[in-house]
Amino acid sequence: MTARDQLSTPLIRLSEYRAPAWRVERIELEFDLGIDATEVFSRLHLRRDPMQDAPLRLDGERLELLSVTLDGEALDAARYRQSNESLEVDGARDGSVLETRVRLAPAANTALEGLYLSGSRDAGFLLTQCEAEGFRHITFFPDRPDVLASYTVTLRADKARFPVLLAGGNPDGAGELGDGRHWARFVDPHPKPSYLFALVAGRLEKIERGYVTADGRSVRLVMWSEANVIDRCHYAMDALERSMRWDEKTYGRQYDLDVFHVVATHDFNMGAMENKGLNIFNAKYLLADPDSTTDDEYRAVEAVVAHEYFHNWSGNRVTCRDWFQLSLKEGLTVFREQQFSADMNSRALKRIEDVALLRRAQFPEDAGPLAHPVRPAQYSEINNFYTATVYEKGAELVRMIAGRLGQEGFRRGMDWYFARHDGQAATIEDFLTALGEANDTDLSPYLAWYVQAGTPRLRANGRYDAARREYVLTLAQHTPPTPGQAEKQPLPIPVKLALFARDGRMLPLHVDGHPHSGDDELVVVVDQAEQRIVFREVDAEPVPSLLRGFSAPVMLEGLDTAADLALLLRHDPDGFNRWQAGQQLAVCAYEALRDQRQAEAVDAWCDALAGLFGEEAVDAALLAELMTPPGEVELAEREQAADPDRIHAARQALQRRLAERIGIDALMARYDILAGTTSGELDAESQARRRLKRRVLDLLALLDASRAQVLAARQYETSPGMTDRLAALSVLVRTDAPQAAPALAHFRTRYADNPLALDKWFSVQTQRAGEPALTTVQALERDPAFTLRNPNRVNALFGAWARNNPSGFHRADGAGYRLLAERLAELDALNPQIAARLATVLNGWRRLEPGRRARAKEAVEALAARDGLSRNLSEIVQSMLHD
Ligand code: B3K
Ligand code: ZN
Repeated sequence: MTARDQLSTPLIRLSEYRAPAWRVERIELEFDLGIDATEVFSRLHLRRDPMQDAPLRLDGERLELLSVTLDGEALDAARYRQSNESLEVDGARDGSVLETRVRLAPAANTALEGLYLSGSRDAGFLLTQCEAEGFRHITFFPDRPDVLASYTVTLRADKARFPVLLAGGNPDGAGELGDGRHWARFVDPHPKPSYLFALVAGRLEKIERGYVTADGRSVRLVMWSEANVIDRCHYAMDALERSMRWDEKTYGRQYDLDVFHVVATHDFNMGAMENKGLNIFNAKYLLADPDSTTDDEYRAVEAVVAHEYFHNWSGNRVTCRDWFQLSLKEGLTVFREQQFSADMNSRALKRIEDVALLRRAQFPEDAGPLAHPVRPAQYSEINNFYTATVYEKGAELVRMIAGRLGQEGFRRGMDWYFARHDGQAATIEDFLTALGEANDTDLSPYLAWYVQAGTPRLRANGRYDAARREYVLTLAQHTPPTPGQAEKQPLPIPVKLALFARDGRMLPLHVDGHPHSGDDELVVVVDQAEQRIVFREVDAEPVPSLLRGFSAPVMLEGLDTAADLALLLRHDPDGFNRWQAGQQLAVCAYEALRDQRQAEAVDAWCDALAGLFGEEAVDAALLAELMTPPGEVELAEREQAADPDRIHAARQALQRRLAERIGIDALMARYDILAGTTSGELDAESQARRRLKRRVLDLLALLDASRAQVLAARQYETSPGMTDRLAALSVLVRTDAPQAAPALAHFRTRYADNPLALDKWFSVQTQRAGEPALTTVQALERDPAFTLRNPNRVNALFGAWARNNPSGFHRADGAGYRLLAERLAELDALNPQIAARLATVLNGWRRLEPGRRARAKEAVEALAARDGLSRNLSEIVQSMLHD
């Protein structure tokens, strides 16, 4: 199979959804596995919808068809029609049995969709990836999520080359075939959609653990990887066990098969995949050891393991009716994973990370040409809709609903949702209805959040009336137009708020008619274009704190006087709200520096942080986050003619001001203390110290680069773990230190056999600011370890450069855009999903300053004009050019 996709590209519309005319009750699959050729025999037990008379039409792309048999009779070519995308068979009826045999070429599959080879021909293994529409690359089938079938899967292969044979479901026999081949069978008792099918075959090692569910089922948990990394699966195994216990305790959800397999691969298009009973993971999110894994990566492993496990209920037991409903499983599962991670780690930090991600990844999506609702109304290529909007904004919507129902109410609603839709393919309406019914509440107003794209702006205004002892807060909402949606409706926006006195105390809130009047924190739902809230018995002008906990995914405007924000940054008892006030204040300060204005905000931000820096009691990890201004991508979002060089310079200047305000002696002293006590341990305290140490070293580098370089070089050499080592390397690279080259050479040699560590070696070098980044990227492309065939490597080089280093990528001469466009075209011929996702880095081209805007547009247009682009990439580039 070649990746180049010449298929027609019709738009699929939600409004045109029809229930399937043909269903498959049961499927028996037999695989004769080989690297160059695999034969797939399938037997479908068909059911026909008596209300529809459509002919039997099965999805199947680029399959070499060997035979077709209907109800025992071999069909000649006149009885069926095969196109590029389907097979139509005459004469089928309700209860018919259709058998097909096809041949696949796994080793030639570079798109990593369907059945493919991971690793080398000699040592690699075979695996599948089906979501969203990969099953049609394996066999003919109604490849849509509302066709739920029971699977019996038999695998046959050469025993020496493929000693391990796995498929989803429970094992149901295995044996020898006599000719050096062997077989294994798996039966999945839970009907499932085809996107959850999976198999794995090859030489793999395992670690194993027994688990007994709360209702007493004994389960084998087995993690598989290539032999040389099997020792790095233990952390993920622990995380899996924690996830399973947590889902039992928090949602009453238990595992439902006798075995749960998890397999690691280095060749994967995304993070991981929740195939029923056989999760497959990008090694990046499964393997971990102190020597090569950073603290952030450890947390990511825990989160992704949990996410995929949680899908067993939110996704697998209750799946999606159609792909428009993707957020039904993804938004919900991200939310569940966020709750889990918050319970396992620091709640405030988790929320900070989630909101930072939303602002960095989802807000730009909502503000650009690729903006789409959490439930899109149409698509050409569904793989392009696994987006931050569907995932992260989707999770925020679930969070709002959960907040609306309260902890008990949400649990009651979820219990009812799972009970009512178990074994079904459901919709977002089903979700809202079930949660609402269980709570005698009408949640239908929240549907508007799912169908309307764009980030609402919430403008706040406050007026204090001393004579009446009243504080009047006006909240007005407005959502800017997005492509195809000019008119926007007001949405129900829950605003969690508090009022502070000037001395930093929280005030009791007296609001007429509010059920919680008198508390010091209230939620007000703004569902009109404009609303007024009157607080009574307020003795002096208060400082409002709005959108606490980030109670809705909106942009807050107004009420941002420096003194007020500084007060919240110093005094808010909630770490997240403190961070949020600090971010707002940092933006004001940054804008002042950028525009070369003198502003109170710069001093206010620096003073407040210098104060916190001196306080022992502040948590080190939170302090590190408080001292980090919004990133360059987020700052660029606020501009209509962004100049990434100018943004970089102003952000650096702001951080330098902070470093100066704290002072080199205080920074040095703190660094020494942190360096003296940091161990390689993974506990929260040690992680927090490393986080702060990294921040302090960065600030030191802004004050005295050569001194910081000496510290970084020593830190690089002496670090017990990857977090400190990589932080040190990053400082050396970004400050163009003389010590950078030897450290990089050392790293390259040390981790020559560890692809995940080597990815970091690529990424860290892409982070040089400004023009030199391009030359570095070009040199790295020539490194023998670079390949366009491995998604992690592509993301480590091009993704890190284009996404995380705006000043390095957006060169004024447009050379960055041209290089990227060139590589996108090459990549598209190999792996359209990865090419399309990488192309979205150009999403914001319209909001660049005019020179860069013109260069970026030329590059996108040149790319769009190429022949034979995949459906994936052409949908992205066409949308980006569309006015
Ligand atoms: N459901 C998969 C993502 C599949 C992406 C297909 N292009 C992983 C996850 O969200 O858990
Ligand atoms: Zn998911």
